[in-house]
Amino acid sequence: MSVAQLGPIARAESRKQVVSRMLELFREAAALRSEFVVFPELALTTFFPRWYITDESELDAFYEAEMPNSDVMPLFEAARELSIRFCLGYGEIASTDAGYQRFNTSILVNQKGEICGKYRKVHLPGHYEHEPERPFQHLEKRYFEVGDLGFPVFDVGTARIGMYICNDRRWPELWRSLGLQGAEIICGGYNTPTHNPVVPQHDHLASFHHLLSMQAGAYQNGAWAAAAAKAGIEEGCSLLAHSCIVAPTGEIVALSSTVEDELITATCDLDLCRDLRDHIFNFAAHRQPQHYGRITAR
Ligand code: ING
Repeated sequence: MSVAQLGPIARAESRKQVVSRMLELFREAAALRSEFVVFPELALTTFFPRWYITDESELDAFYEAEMPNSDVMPLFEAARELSIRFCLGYGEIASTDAGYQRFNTSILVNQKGEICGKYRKVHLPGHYEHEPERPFQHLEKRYFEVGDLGFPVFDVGTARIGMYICNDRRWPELWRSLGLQGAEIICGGYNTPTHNPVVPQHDHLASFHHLLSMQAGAYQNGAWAAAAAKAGIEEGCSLLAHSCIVAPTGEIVALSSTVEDELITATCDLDLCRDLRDHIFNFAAHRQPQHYGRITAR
């Protein structure tokens, strides 16, 4: 499995330019005979929730109304040519029973270039109203609906894969919901500013909190975990790198070392999951759900 970290994406950068950067990483993964590539959250554009955008058409330009579409089709074709699955994060405009809705979405695409799984981000951080006193906004609560697909796990034949998006990784409920469905790989991407205006005293812990969340989630659910950063100084905002692959034991087996486009790869033996799931985290033998009701109560 490979994680394709992306460096900064400028506001003016076209999807075609971004996709060509992603194809470079895709080909690098194929040369390493990797079978699965994880791309970041909102991988096709700059992280636009950092701005207060009032013009609806300007905002819509950061979303995909169709998936696939002509801009991303080269990725789907490469999946077929190179026989590689991938996970891709993007802003989705969906027509649902409630009309047009915007989601922070991630899809799984198989080696035939078909979409075989979709997840919509449930844990939306930040705020809804414009807060001009902030050095930058974090308007995910304004720009996205709460995901309406739950926490699904997809059987892709060789593996059972669940997805998260960014802030989701900090919530144990997501990990356990996927673990209870037998997820063997839990993957996703993130755009994590290294400065959090409301608790700046935690800024120096940005990487620690990210890795802590990934390692705990992987270990406590006996799953391989992958995290793809959008990294570097993007439109003046410093984004955390440290893309990683974590084994079911919680050990970090691959970690990015730049803040640019970078591929990290690890050989992931899915049988290792059993060492955790049959013993220390044998849910059937050890969990006591009759005591957990408070977790789902409002
Ligand atoms: N980003 C951040 C994340 O959860 C955040 C939000 C920023 C949380 C800084 C904590 C500190 O990684 C997204 N996009 O969820």
